[in-house]
Amino acid sequence: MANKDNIFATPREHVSDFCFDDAVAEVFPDMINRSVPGYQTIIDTIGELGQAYVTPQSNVFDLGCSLGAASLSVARRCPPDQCQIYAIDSSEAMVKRCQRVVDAFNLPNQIAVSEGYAQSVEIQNASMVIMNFTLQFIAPDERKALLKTIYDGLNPGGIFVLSEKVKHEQDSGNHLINNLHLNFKRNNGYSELEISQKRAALENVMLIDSFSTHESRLREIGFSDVVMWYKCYNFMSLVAIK
Ligand code: GEK
Repeated sequence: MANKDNIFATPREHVSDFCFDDAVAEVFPDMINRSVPGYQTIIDTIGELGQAYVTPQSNVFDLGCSLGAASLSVARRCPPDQCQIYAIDSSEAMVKRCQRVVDAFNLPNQIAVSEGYAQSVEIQNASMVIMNFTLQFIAPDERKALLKTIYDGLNPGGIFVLSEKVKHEQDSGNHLINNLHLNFKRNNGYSELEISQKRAALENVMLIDSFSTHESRLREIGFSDVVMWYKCYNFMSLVAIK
């Protein structure tokens, strides 16, 4: 069973910025499943998209892979030896654990795990690039250049899967979806203290855009279509097709 996330359960005098350290990596599966509605559906669908769009002898990049859930889903769903998967994360704690997870399975497609920043990855011969809840942690002024690198490294017909927490453009609707998400966390056993301390920790670290900002930026870069295939409360996942 996954270790339980109680990182923010005790009162803190000062809540410092959230970081993906050992403590977070240790409880990550529990944290993400109790915080992101539909996380497992998104992971399963990423595998299904891989099966449909990954082409023979191409590369797949999973930027901000954490423990490798999206990479594993693609590796398992694609025909054997179809692709080379690169799983990259900037957190040493995540990468160490991700490597252990990958080593534990005899996978039909290879996953190369490495520590690094998404912004520095050389993307080439890619039929699929995944950013599953990672772009929101990257500085807003670095996002467009990174997305352009992804676009340039994708083969024609290749896909970019982007999952993000999003804000609604109008305050009334934003309030509504935030409250639904708050209740989702309460229903998953998080206390008011845990919710408010985590919110404070993420305030300067996770900067979210609206869906229309994501869509127009991706279209400006050159993607021929942008499809939001999943939305629940303030979480969405889209596919941008080159
Ligand atoms: C999943 N995708 O389970 N470059 C690379 N990694 C980064 C960067 C960066 N610049 N900034 C943050 N990260 C995963 C879940 S979690 C989402 C992704 C969440 C990494 C960071 O270390 C963390 O592992 C991941 O992005 C975000 O499908 O916790 O909400």
